[in-house]
Amino acid sequence: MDKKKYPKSRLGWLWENMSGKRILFIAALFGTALYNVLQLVVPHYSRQLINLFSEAEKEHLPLADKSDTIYHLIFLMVALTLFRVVVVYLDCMAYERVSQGALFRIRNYLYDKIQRQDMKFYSTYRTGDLMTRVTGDLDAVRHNIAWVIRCIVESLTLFLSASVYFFLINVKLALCIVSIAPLIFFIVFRFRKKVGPMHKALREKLAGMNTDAQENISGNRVVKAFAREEYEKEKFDASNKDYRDTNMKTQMVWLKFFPFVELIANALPVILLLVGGVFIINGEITMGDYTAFSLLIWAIANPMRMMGNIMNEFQRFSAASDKIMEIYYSEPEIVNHPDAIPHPGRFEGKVEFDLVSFQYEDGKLPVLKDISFVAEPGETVAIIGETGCGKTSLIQMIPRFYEPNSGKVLVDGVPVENYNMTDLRKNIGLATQDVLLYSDSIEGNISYGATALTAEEVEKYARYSAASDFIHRMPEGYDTIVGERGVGLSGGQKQRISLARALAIKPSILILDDTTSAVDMETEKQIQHSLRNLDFPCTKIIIAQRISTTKFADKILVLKDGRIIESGNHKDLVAAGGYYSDLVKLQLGDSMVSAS
Ligand code: DUT
Ligand code: MG
Repeated sequence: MDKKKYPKSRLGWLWENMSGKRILFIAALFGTALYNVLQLVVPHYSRQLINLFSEAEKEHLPLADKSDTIYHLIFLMVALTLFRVVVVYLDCMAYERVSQGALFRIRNYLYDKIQRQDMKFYSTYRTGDLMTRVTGDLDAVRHNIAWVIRCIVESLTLFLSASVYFFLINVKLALCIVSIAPLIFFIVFRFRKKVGPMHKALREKLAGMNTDAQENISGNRVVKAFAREEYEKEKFDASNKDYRDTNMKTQMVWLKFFPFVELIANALPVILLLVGGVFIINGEITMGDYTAFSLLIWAIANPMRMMGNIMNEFQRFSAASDKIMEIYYSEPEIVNHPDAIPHPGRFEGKVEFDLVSFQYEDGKLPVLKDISFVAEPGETVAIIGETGCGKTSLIQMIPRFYEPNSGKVLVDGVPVENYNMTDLRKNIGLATQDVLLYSDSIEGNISYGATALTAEEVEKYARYSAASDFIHRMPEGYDTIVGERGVGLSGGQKQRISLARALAIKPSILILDDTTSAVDMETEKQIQHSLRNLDFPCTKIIIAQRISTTKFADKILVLKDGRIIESGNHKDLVAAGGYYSDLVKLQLGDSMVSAS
């Protein structure tokens, strides 16, 4: 398995995220050690009591003479046992607090990290996989703090304190019992090597299954349209089955080692019975000593039994934490430059491309080649060109979603990478090609980028985007809740709300990516009219397929295979008789060309 280098080890990373609760965590670890050492109480006092009884019997003394000591011992036994219960209770609470605290911190940090990623991140990671990381994987991390680490301390303390106690009573008998331990370590070490990769595979399969489910649910309309429910069900069944089988296989690994561990753990009482019995007969140990051994033998056997389980859970934690740390320590490539210029106010709105070439990192061919043009403040620049020619890629460089491989994109004469990214983006109103609305009210969606908007302003921008009529016709008007991704609205209605959302921030630069493709001609005309009469200055960059949209632009860029092949206004381009004029003929008919 490839090992990625992170700034911290897994446990170091956990420690970092326990910030503020570290002292509590250390106290909790001490608490665990304490209540496990306190397991010696009952065997120890039982031993003393029995020794007392035997002595009294041997010396033929009445037990009543020793009643004070007996009561004293019993009182101590009860008091310490009660104290132990209190420690266990507080300890559980402490672990819960620490683990929930760390979980909260990591979850927030991850969400923040994911939010700040660039476009490349979102095209690399699938939603289902990311969701697995912030849910199941995080839970494995919490489980590690609240259970696994605690179990390790518990097992170690139990084993060590029982061993030390045994050695204090009788070295030979203690040696007979404890010398078995290395065998267990050997077995568990072998187990770890086998089960580690299984947990990694298990985790991948879970993420795959979640991704399938997520894609299927969000794409359910396509599934229904093609009547592929059966196929999707089978696909999910297959990955579900695969996940179950891998889970079974992982459990089976332990089953292979389990008989050996059980054999050894069960051999302990037998050894005690044999060797201890002989020692009692020889007078090497007292009856009380033997009782203490037999009351405590589980403290040696149980940690051995637990080791497999602990190792299993620790491997699960390792696989999960690797996945989380990958996101935790990932850095977006497009970030603010250290000497980025803050620009809190409005931009003039001049947009300039200077010999920009671009290729997607995973793409085979260059998408844009030597693109140069200028959009002066307040101008409207239309971009037209056949599908896949690079229009969307081009406009994505203005808000720095992607960066050119060569050349420069400038706003107000300054390269975009020199601005503080938030300042730059706050000045750009973007209506993307595939509209994404939030499951919120229409008003909430329109005022997404400008939260302080009044109801009148929301209405105004809806009017600008020719959306107010249909919104008014809805029973709850602006309070109508639209479903996830805008379910419940038509394509054209969604586009108009997304346009209103882009306008609502009063951008210095407005970018519309095919935003009126789904609205009828009449409505489009209205929208264009309002765009020409906005009550704030704004440079508009409009991607369009219709001549009716491009016609009024100050400048039209015709893009073909990533190059600008024609540029100029409508009249010039029609006169030039190139690609654009062919398009005009195609869309408006020959007769209209001269008239337009
Ligand atoms: N491309 C990629 N990776 C992406 C997006 C696009 O390789 O993440 C490729 C596909 C296409 C080229 O880049 O060959 C240009 O894509 P773009 O989306 O810029 O094309 P468009 O002009 O906006 O096409 P459409 O009119 O269909 O929106
Ligand atoms: Mg596009």
